[in-house]
Amino acid sequence: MNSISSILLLLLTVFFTSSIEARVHHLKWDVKYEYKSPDCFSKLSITINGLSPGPTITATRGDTVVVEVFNGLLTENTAIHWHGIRQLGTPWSDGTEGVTQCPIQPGETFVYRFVVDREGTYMYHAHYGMQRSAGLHGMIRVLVPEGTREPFTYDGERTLVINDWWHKSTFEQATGLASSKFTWIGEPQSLLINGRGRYNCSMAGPMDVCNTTSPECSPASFVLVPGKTYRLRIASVASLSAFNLELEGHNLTIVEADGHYVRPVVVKNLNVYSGETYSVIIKADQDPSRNYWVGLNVVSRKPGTQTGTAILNYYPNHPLARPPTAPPAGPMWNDVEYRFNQSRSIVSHPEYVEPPPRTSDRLIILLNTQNKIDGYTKWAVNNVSFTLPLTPYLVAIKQGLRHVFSQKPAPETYDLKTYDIHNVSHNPNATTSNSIYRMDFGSTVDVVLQNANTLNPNNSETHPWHLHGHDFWVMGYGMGKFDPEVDPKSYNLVDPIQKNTVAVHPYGWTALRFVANNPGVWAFHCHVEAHFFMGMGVVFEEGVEKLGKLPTSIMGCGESKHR
Ligand SMILES: *[C@@H]1O[C@H](CO)[C@@H](O)[C@H](O)[C@H]1NC(C)=O
Ligand SMILES: *[C@@H]1O[C@H](CO)[C@@H](O)[C@H](O)[C@H]1NC(C)=O
Ligand SMILES: *[C@@H]1O[C@H](CO)[C@@H](O)[C@H](O)[C@H]1NC(C)=O
Ligand SMILES: *[C@@H]1O[C@H](CO)[C@@H](O)[C@H](O)[C@H]1NC(C)=O
Ligand SMILES: *[C@@H]1O[C@H](CO)[C@@H](O)[C@H](O)[C@H]1NC(C)=O
Ligand SMILES: *[C@@H]1O[C@H](CO)[C@@H](O)[C@H](O)[C@H]1NC(C)=O
Ligand SMILES: *[C@@H]1O[C@H](CO)[C@@H](O)[C@H](O)[C@H]1NC(C)=O
Ligand SMILES: *[C@@H]1O[C@H](CO)[C@@H](O)[C@H](O)[C@H]1NC(C)=O
Ligand SMILES: [Cu+2]
Repeated sequence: MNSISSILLLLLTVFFTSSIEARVHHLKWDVKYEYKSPDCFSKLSITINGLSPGPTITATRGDTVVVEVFNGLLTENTAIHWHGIRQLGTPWSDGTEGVTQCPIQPGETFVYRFVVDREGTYMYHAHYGMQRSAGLHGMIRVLVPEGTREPFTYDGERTLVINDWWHKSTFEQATGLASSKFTWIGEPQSLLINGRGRYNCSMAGPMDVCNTTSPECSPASFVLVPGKTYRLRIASVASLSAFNLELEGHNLTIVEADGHYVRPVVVKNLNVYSGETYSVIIKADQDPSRNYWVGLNVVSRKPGTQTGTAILNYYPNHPLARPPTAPPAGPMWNDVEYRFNQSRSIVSHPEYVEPPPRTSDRLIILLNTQNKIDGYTKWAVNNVSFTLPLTPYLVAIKQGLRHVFSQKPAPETYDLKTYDIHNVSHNPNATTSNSIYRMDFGSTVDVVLQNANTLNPNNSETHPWHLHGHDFWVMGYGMGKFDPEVDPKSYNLVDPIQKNTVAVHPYGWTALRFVANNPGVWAFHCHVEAHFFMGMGVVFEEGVEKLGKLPTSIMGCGESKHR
């Protein structure tokens, strides 16, 4: 290339990267099974272009992302959900099999196209069966346009995708959960940070391949330059576990949650529930002559898994030099109050408050229970265990196919007066249904998630609920039974954080508010993969009549016709 054309190219590059015009990112993904040893134990994992976690998507606010997904799984369908992206105007790209699209069959290619309309940290993952926990997941970073101020500054950025990992296939897991002789998936074999963890190979069976010197399971290492400040973007794609993340000797300042700026909170360690994302700021201000641990611990369930570790490396120490200390053990796993308090401390950054509507048009109370149906163990919401229809709701509603799912309205509440949330239910029998909640377009909806005892005495679990297509305001958290006469009086109407995923703590309640103004059909479900698989979810519909013609690519299954 001569010098004139290189100058031209340079000018063009400068022009395009500095112009505020939105860009289109074209990605081509090949999804397939491969043997991987993320924790030294060799196992089939789902990869994207050879990677698990898949490639990080980086785009700038306002850009369009186009992902061409080729399903190379040979014997399995798939679908990919863009978690936290609201899909304004593109509800058919939400990637929720059975809700917004038919599954992508083996050998088929499906094209997702959507705008990343707001900056922040998000994730993507499979939304078909239990494939997320087989490794089909990754991070999405949406940057602010150049020159845009954020309410914090930093010198560098690092990403952490955190996950729990099983050696059994998701087929074995799903079959155990769906059998009348119920088999629980159990605690994970290891915890992974950026797809790297460690299993104790001396516990592996004689037929297993487990190699502690495999380079695939050398720990993740985060290189820090002494004196500098870093933004860590954190996404939990966990299948089951609630996590606590601690960086030995370093406080974390929480500055972003699910794509919204947080009034900065300094914590020693951060609780992260499956489906949540955070940004925290850390300062590399400790003794630079050594490295430090990143410790990932299970909370809320009695841990049965070794602490997941990575290394915080102070340049120029060796990136893998082992810290001289023991990895952080985190807070007590059953200290519910600690986690409850931290949840409550997260509110909107004062300069970025978008106040919620002061009142709502509808209150839906969703009681979360573990149940029995014909001898099978399920999770249910107001006594209804959710099942997906064969025809995706979006197509069914748009095409007026009323017979393909239950038209009976899903229940608005439970028996508030008599149901004892603190004890095992006297009658755990529930029913299955694919009924949904239909919202008036533009209305304000309050949803209260009410937790309860499971089928085991003295046990209530943490459920991280994720809403597709919207952010909701977190109006309040409480312990015990929500009282609709009293508790709304203590809602935060001033500066509630907006999120897409929120925890309901053991025996507690969490109140949300959102505006039903995004035409489409949207899943709202527990992000614990096994819980959603066992029926812990609901579906909201609003404004489908406002949508134009649906793309035929989402059709072809059940009674959805290519027309
Ligand atoms: C690995 O497992 C073996 C056998 O159970 C045990 O003796 C050993 O202490 C374990 N090692 C670690 C590092 O936990
Ligand atoms: C373990 O992995 C290392 C590094 O890849 C390799 O050199 C070694 O042969 C492997 N050991 C076994 C038993 O496969
Ligand atoms: C972390 O924060 C606590 C409480 O604010 C403070 O006492 C401690 O000195 C801080 N530690 C570091 C390493 O900054
Ligand atoms: C939680 O917050 C309450 C009220 O501020 C406080 O009294 C309590 O000590 C905190 N508990 C824990 C475990 O942090
Ligand atoms: C629950 O349903 C089972 C049948 O699946 C039935 O045998 C049992 O009596 C029911 N329990 C109650 C309390 O109604
Ligand atoms: C649970 O039930 C037992 C007996 O049925 C009762 O004694 C106890 O008070 C109940 N617990 C709560 C918290 O209501
Ligand atoms: C669920 O339905 C059963 C009757 O089938 C009833 O006894 C029970 O109280 C209901 N539970 C809830 C939470 O409404
Ligand atoms: C219930 O479990 C909690 C810990 O989760 C424990 O502190 C408490 O003692 C238990 N209560 C009973 C009655 O077993
Ligand atoms: Cu759950």
